[in-house]
Amino acid sequence: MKRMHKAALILMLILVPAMLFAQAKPIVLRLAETHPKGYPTELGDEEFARLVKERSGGRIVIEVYPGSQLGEEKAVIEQVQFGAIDLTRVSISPLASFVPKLNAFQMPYLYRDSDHMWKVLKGDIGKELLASLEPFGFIGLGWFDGGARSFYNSKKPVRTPADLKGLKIRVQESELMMGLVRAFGAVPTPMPYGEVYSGLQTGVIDGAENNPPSYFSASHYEVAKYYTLDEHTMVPEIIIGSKISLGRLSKADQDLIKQAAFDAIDYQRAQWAAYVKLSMDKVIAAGCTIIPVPDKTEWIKTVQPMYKTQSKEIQDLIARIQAVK
Ligand code: BDP
Repeated sequence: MKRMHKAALILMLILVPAMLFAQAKPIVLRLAETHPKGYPTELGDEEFARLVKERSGGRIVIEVYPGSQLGEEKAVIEQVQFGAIDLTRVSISPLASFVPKLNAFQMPYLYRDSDHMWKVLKGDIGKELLASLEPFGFIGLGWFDGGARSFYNSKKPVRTPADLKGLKIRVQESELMMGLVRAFGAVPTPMPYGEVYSGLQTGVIDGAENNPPSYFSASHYEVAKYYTLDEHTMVPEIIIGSKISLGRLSKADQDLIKQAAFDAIDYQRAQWAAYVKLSMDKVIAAGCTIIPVPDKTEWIKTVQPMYKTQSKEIQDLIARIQAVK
């Protein structure tokens, strides 16, 4: 009897500290981000991580890996699907190769303005879309602002869609974006973001398209001086988690993470607006030729056929997005 007690006591002395230690060890989740530290999406990631840490009392720690340290977007998305990377913030463009209905959200000239886009993303349609990513291996968490994308090139000022004819334009790894560039009579070249600068510099491509923050932050403006503000697409950014790795957490922790991502949106949007302004100021100061496009009628007309070739599922979603007032 006495010996039994002693054995139990020894066991407890070993187990209790081990259990306490296990409890004290935080759950660490890795988040992959293409952009460098300080870029508005990266700041949004940091805010998301801060909220998760605070609300979980330090039990859940999100480590942000900026600057494509964990790979370029397409490869990162694959790894999130396998559970090798826990979280990422990406553009919905490359994600649409995995989840085709996302294309509905990046159709050219779809949103009337940024307010319209945010009503869609934060409302029922946006929430429904986030929830529908699970069968593809992702948990949709929240949206970030990615502004409007426009063309830039190293050759000439592009003032009308016809001026784009024949130019080799880099696009994200996205069928829809390839179709868009073709609709303008240009030649689409899919390429990872990290290769665009040297592509422009060596002349492998003549141009690319992106929002002002990316045009500036990735220094593309140094090697492609003509920036045409045609604003052909507003492509939302998205935060997704791996169904495999987040699936190991309790339902309560998953909900906490979802809520934190959603609650980081407004902070990110404010950072975005400030950085758009800064980027435009910088590229103008650097001597870039900025070509405003106050009348977009011709641009809008050129891409209309793209709306007819979408699947029924996407066309239905587009109609619902357009109906949001
Ligand atoms: C930027 C997006 C980034 C994309 C990049 C691109 O924020 O996620 O990867 O465009 O064009 O605007 O690849």
